[in-house]
Amino acid sequence: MIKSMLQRSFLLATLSAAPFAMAEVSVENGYARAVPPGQMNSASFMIINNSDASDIQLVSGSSSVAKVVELHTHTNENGVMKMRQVETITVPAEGSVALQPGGYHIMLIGLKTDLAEGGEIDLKLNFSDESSKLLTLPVKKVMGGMQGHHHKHH
Ligand SMILES: [Cu+2]
Repeated sequence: MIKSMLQRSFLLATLSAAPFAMAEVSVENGYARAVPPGQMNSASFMIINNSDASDIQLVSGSSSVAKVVELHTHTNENGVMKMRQVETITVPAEGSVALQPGGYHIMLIGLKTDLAEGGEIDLKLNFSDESSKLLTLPVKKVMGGMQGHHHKHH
């Protein structure tokens, strides 16, 4: 009995050290959309997980393959899907947010290089707690989607 209580308090002491750790953000299934040569823009998609007890916001990004990286979403305006820039994308506490075609995405504007299937891009994500994540993402073909969409910035 006493022994198990000691073990328990040791566990609690170990757990209480956790708040000093960095927010736990992880990324899975990340990729960038392959585009035909000459196309100026593309987008990147992924699932961002947050194991921390508080929400965290994705606030910006950068990549060596694009002049500008913006956070975007799609909105349905009278049946027409339009892209719109957003300030932040929230990753809920102990949850995740999906960046996917037709929804949130990371816009790569002013491509400096062709994004051909099988290639890779670097992408740095900056979060509201001033942490950042440097990713290497594969370039994949994506069916359907954004070709022909007009940008509308607010
Ligand atoms: Cu976009």
